[in-house]
Amino acid sequence: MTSDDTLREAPANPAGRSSQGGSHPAGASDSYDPRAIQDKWQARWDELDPYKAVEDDADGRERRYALDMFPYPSGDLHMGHAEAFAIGDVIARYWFQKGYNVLHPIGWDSFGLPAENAAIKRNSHPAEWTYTNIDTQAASFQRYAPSFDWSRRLHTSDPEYYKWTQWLFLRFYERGLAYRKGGQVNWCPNDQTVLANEQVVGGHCERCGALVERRVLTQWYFKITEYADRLLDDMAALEGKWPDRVLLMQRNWIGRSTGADVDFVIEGRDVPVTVYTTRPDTLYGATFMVVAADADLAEEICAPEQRAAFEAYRDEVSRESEIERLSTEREKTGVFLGRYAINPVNGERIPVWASDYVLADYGHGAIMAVPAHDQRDLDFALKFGLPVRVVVDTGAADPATTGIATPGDGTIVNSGPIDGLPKAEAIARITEILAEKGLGKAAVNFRLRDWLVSRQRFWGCPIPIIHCEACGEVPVPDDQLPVRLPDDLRGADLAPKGTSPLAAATSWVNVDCPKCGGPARRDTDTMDTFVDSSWYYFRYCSPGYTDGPFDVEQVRKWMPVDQYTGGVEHAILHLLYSRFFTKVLYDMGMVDFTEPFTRLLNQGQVILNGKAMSKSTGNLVDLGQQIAEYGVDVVRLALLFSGPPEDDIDWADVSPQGMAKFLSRVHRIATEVTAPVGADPSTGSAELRRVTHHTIDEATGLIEVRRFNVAISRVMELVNATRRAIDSGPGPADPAVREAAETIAIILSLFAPYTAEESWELLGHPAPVATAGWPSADPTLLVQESVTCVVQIAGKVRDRLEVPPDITDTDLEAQALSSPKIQEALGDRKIRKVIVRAPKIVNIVV
Ligand code: ANZ
Ligand code: ZN
Repeated sequence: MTSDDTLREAPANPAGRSSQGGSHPAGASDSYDPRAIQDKWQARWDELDPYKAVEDDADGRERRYALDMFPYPSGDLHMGHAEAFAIGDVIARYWFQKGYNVLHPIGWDSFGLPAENAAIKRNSHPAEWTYTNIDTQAASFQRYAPSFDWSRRLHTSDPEYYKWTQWLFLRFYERGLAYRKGGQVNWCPNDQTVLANEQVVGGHCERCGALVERRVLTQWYFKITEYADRLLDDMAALEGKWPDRVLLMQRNWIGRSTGADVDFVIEGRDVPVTVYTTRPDTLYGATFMVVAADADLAEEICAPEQRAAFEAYRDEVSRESEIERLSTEREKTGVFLGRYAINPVNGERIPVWASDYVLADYGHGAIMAVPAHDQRDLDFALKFGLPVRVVVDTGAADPATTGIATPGDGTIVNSGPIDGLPKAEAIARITEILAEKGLGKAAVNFRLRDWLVSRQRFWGCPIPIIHCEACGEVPVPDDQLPVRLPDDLRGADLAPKGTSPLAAATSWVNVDCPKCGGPARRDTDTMDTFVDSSWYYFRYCSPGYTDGPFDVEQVRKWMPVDQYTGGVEHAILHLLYSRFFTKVLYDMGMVDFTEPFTRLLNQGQVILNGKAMSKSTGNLVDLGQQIAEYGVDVVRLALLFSGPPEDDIDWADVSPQGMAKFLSRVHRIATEVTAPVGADPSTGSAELRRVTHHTIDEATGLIEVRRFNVAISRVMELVNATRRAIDSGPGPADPAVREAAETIAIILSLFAPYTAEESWELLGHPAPVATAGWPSADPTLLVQESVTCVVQIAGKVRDRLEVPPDITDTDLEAQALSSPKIQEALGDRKIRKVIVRAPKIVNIVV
């Protein structure tokens, strides 16, 4: 697809081109040739390098930080990148035009599995695939021309970067926020690695789709749960600035639940068992207890005669995923443990069962079952013939007969001291009673789990810990960082074996213990790549910094990020982890804010014919091909014009041809303007000036609220008005036409930078248009200049007057009566009365 006619721009210039061409600067062409314009300006911009963020305080401009979610280097850029980066670029370019000192960096999230899988397939090193792809993407970016400060480019797989990822790990470790524990983990049998809970979608590996298994393994975790409250509470500051659905997803993921811990004595066991309940008001309705089948407690308290049945059941459960276990659709399963608990408030003896619907790692791994008011408990009770007792009268029919539990509000019954209370009061009262008697207390639980960060794969940041038989876990001393990946492993060496491929690099693994000097081994796991991406935006503030992960002073000046743009697929993981990192850095005294991203924008998806684009189904639009066919500006403009940035874009509905036509009209106007640079617009057409300034005013407001599509349509209207002014109005020599053309170039520089730059040059200005300065609307041109007033004599319209909208009745009457047409129509008839309704009507009664 590189034949020459596909490269030609769509519409050739219509006939009737202006004859001003000869006077234009050398290199600027009269005909609109997007490819030539692109090549020309890409080279010039490389020289001009206009998007550098300035660190020096002598630069007094206010700072702004525009951040795009950095790409993963899988192949070339695609339509999704094109959209996201076009949106982020509008914001950055707007800030450049507004005169801010803008930080708009780019880098690559360059560790990760695909590189490793490619290396295995090609018998090469993951770095080869990774850096080749980065080069390809960087070249495509250069052509796509986002306003990046290229000097800040970083790659998370560079030792200069991951040295600091390791440094941060060690600081987390010192604070007790990085720790190792054994336990059940998610295991992807295909990728041969553990997965974070967040990477398991519907029981399947988020990456390869394989059914995830549970394994017991010792792994590294970050203690994000210690920050659960703050992660939740600090969201208040993001309200209205982050998309609501992202905040909701984060809230649900953190999942704060409030209730009470209640202690139940188990017959024959000294220590009571604590259960967590959100409904302590239903305590009198607890008719049995359920322990998670895979909890140690179940194993411990199981009576001898039930042991065989229990063990068989437990083995069955160990093969189930958490999703399956929590499903309300599945028939309930379980075994009686042969033991009884005593309800602390009424002394009742209730049987203890084991089941899979109770999770071992939530609350205390055991529950009091209240079948009348909890559907899961009711299903279980009905299946195993356990009693159902109503303790909240909700007005609904008896759950035991309907099979429908009644979880709603109502009046407490059959519950001694709390009888007659409504639900909320009963919860408060029974919690007080339990606390007084030392039988329980108010409690909070979170759905959030600690973040499992170790991976048994090669292409990631090595965990900077050494295991010594004598000393145990020993952190690699800071002055020995980075722990570099060994470079002698490649191809088949990297094939998944269930343990990290790093273990095979014996000369790398075997080291002296930094503490005792004895023989020791490096930790062979690498970190989840989400660790790398949790702090890259700090590094951008001082990318070459060698005394720490970032220069604290620079971060203080640039951050928090003013606008973050990226996909909603990162609504939970990346954003939650980044928020967590920021809070830890705050606690370390390294940053003075607790939220990294002040504003967040999630762009929609680019789809085709109503379906997600996909290589395997061939439902695909190739970005490179679109650019080859129409040019960068058309692709950008088409993406931005198709709707609000949050909406999905169906490329089948987009008209690149229409955009190309529009841009050639813009270009043509610039070739036709003959008013000299600096001509005073106030001497030009007031009508066109009003359109120009209305456009400035409205486009500014629309860009502020991210309605780029509407802003573009305002520019289109201005282009039409300018065209009319040239063709059938005051003509190309009118200074107002120049003003309009310059306004078009500047506003358009946000959306179609190449055409804007070429127009700017045609208009006689030096590049770059990107920092020409945002125009401001003249308020006097925004007021509606005149309205039409009808003047009637004896009910017949005799004249129409153009008058100021705020004209007084007296002035209007005088103006109407002095109108020659009215005087003529009046003749010598006598005026009896003049009725004035300023500014619209004057009625003369004769
Ligand atoms: C008695 C009760 C009565 C409950 C009632 C609910 C309704 P959230 O909101 O998710 O925190 N529960 C406690 N620990 C559990 C575990 N490890 N696995 C599964 N379920 C567990 O839910 C808390 C409720 O879920 C608790 O309140 C408990 O059941 C159950 F009418 O206790 B409830
Ligand atoms: Zn040692």
